[in-house]
Amino acid sequence: MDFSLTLANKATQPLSSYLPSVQTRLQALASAPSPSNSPSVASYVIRAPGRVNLLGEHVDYSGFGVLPMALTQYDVSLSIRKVTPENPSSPSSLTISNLDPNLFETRKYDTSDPKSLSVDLSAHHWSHYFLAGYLGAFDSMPSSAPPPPPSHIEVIISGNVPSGAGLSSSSALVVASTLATFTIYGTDVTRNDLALAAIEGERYVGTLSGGMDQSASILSRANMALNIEFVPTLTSTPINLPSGVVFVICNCLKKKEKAVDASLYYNKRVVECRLAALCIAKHKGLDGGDVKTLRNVVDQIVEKGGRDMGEVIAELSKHCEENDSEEAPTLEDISATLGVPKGDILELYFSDRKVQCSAVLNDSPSFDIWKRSRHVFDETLRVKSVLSSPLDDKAEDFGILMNESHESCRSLFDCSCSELDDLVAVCRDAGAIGSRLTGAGWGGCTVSCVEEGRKDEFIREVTEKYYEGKMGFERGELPEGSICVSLGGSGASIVE
Ligand code: NG1
Ligand code: MG
Repeated sequence: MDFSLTLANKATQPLSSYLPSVQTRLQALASAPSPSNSPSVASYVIRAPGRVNLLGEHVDYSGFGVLPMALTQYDVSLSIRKVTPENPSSPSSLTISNLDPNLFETRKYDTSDPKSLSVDLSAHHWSHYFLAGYLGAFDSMPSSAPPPPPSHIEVIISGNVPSGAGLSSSSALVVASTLATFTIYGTDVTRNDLALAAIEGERYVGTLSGGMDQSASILSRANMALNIEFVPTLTSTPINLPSGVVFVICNCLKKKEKAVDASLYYNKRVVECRLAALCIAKHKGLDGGDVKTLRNVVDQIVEKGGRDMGEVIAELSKHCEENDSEEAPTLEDISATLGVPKGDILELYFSDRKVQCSAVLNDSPSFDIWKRSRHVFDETLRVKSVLSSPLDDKAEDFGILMNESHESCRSLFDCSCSELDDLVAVCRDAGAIGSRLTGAGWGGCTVSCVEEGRKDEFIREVTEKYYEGKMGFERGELPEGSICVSLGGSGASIVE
């Protein structure tokens, strides 16, 4: 399969290939009038799916592989068009609206110099996610390319990925925007390079994201899970799903927006994992100068001793367990371990991410580095065990790994919450072969592996016990998108 997105070779998808509900939204976007009443029609309609992660949680930013799949029914889609303004000398502009104008207000940006656009992190606005993709695309366009012609671009967005639910609504928007920008400027790009541009782009909104979500939204193949690896370069391999089962996604309905309070949750974990890598490197007498991730530590040990990677990871997990006997270290403790003044840590080890990391370093009373890194190592071994033998008739084994993953997210990574724990318990009671939180956690969704023939019964029982029983909803009145069954969907596309 040609997996580049060249417009010339029509790497597009016919409208009929999408689910009927998705088709309706795509058609609405295609026929939506220009926000400035320009007579132009939409040049392109683009769709980027949300994703569910099946295994490998909070390991991407430590450099380890993950196992998500794109969703067939949840996406962020958009239409993009070039318009001719009434006043031809008006500065180039980018207008971002939502298909439902009551949902989000329209924003217009001056794009005379696209490189001078920036995202104001102190004033969070939904259009920033579009800007992030737009900037990511520009950053990765070859510098030899001619500057884009002055133009007026209008974008209309429509998404149905539940936000703050761990299904990557933000990345789906960033991916749609990155692809739209390349497309409208006629710049050719492969799917891999598109993913790299979207990953870099999303950093403009201030999270220290790892790369799983953008890659899953772009590189996934229909009816498959996707193993994404980030080291030494971004690669993706479709993996067969276990046969005879479906994956059911249930929203615990506690919202967790990752960009809000990032320094207490997501970004804190990113910092903890890097501090863990530095401390382990020190303990093991490695060259700390080259260490940014736990993966760097593993790679150095593997290289030095010609060792097996799985063996090294298992050994490091043990090392973390042994060190985890005392209270979580403070920044003072860590600076003593590293032999570096506390005040130098930011500059020395976080210079690539100062803005986001300084708040975490300054405001956190302690850093649970041993628990966090033990989770990352154990979770990585779980992903590796799936990759070492085909999943086809191993739903039971996969279910066990999913359950272990949830337990590790809960107790070691501390990224669950009581709602997610309750829901996971209800899902298992209702017959799930395995059930776990998915995505960043602290709220959002669970994913459960369920025998295909028991799917309806499972949904009925979860509805009764969790949504009606625990959450108090009336029969038939669940919020939209509380439960969905997803097959693996294909990656972002330009609608034909
Ligand atoms: P969500 O669930 O979209 O907040 C986040 C990160 C991923 C990954 C997971 C945890 C972004 C865009 N996404 O996902 O890279 O680290 O958490 O496995 O930051
Ligand atoms: Mg997200």
